[in-house]
Amino acid sequence: MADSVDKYVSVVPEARQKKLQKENFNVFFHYGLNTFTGKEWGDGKVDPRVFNPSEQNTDQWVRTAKEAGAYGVILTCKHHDGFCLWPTSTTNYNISATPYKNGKGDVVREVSESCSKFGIKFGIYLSPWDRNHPAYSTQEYNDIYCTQLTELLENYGEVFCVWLDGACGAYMDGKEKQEYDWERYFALIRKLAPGACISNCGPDVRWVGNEGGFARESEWNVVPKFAYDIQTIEDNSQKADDGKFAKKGADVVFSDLGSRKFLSAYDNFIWYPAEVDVSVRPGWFYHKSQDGMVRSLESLLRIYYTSVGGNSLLLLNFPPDRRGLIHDNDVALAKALGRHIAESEKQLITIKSVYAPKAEKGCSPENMTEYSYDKTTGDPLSYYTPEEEKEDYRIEFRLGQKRKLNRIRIVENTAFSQRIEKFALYAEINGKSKKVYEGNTVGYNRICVLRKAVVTDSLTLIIKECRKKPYIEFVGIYEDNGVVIKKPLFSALKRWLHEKSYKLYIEKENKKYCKNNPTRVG
Ligand code: FUL
Repeated sequence: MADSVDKYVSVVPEARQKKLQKENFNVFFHYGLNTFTGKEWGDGKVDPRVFNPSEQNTDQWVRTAKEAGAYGVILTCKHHDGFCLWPTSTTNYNISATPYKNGKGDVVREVSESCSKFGIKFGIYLSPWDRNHPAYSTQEYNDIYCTQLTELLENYGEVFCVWLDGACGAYMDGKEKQEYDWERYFALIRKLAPGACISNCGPDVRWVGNEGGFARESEWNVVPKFAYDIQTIEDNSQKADDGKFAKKGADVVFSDLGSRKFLSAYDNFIWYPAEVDVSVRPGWFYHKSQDGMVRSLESLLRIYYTSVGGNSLLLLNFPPDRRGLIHDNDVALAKALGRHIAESEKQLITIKSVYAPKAEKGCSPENMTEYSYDKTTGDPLSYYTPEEEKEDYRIEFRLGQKRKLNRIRIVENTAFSQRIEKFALYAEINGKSKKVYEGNTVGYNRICVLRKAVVTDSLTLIIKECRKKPYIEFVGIYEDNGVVIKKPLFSALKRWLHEKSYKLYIEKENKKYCKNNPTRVG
């Protein structure tokens, strides 16, 4: 057992992952021919001349993302219909064939330039499945796809993320599914954009497994290597445009991917943080009929606190409309979210003193009260770790006066992996210690939202189970901001049945995977 724990804690993030974990909330823009046809999945046969936004202003999109509090944006440079938003050399089915700017437009350029203007990161989505390109289903398509990646990665400045979608319905066009040369794509991305994370069908960011905005309650970063089996990801991705996919719950994949018990069945592990990708509307693309269906702030906050606040990344979709603008309703939601995040951040309570087990030299408990890290690497400037390994760890934070609080943020220093496995928070109320929160994982960001705000001058964190000793970068205690997170209800039986059958499938896949183990690039 000790050996296995050594193995788990030896798994740590790559530099590019560490950076993304700090900048864990980004915005998706789904835009293209579908915006003008009202479709979610275009068939690749639509006349590109339908693309004719009257007032396109990518500054407005990027400003909206920034106002929402996001660190970056990802644009659907090419969705499944194969239509390219930039003047590519690989197909005529691109922006040059549209009336937009008399065929001289380049939406990728516009978005990337707006990103530089607003000081926000730029990322690309390039659908591997292509319903228009005649070479799809042949070996030649891998060359085409690599040329498209090259054009995007060489001509539009720095890219922080390349989002590779596993969705495919090639059968709908009577075509064989393409044999994608994933390893070649990854190697090319590493060469041209070494700092970019490859998400979804890729080695850096794990798709959470649903598009409904559900993160697991206990999200782990150290997971068995099979979780990065492209086949598994593709098999779980969308295969039909029937509108049901986005409603699926968190039972698409295991609810536990990284507890000690779960890991014990495997030998190879990777650092693979989850990302929740979800839209603010029912669709990924803009539909006028959904103008009244934009999520409420309450629904968005549930997603925010359980993803960003639950050791996951959040990729939130705001689809531009036919004018080429983000609709007022969506902008209002983005602003409300951004305001909420900024105001909540300001509610940090000053901690007067910290009592913790004797610290390792240079890693004092006070280090936990300040959240300071290097903006380019994501590395913390200081952290706390006890001198010795113990059964459990009791860390008390005294506030000096009574405060009404409802959130406690805990950040582990992931340079030492993800270690905390079980913890609880206790508040001193009327002379008695009361348990106010219990959880398993912390990782790079856990925002513990209490069921009910408490008034206290002392809060204690007890780490009950840990892989060796903890390394804590930050603990922040925040004044009550009135947020209450209602847990979505899932049918326990449905999940149990699903997991049972899925487990059998994974075991089969895992055996195959071990046989021809694809190497991790980078
Ligand atoms: C899915 C796609 O099929 C959707 O259209 C959307 O792009 C979403 C982010 O991924 O699998």
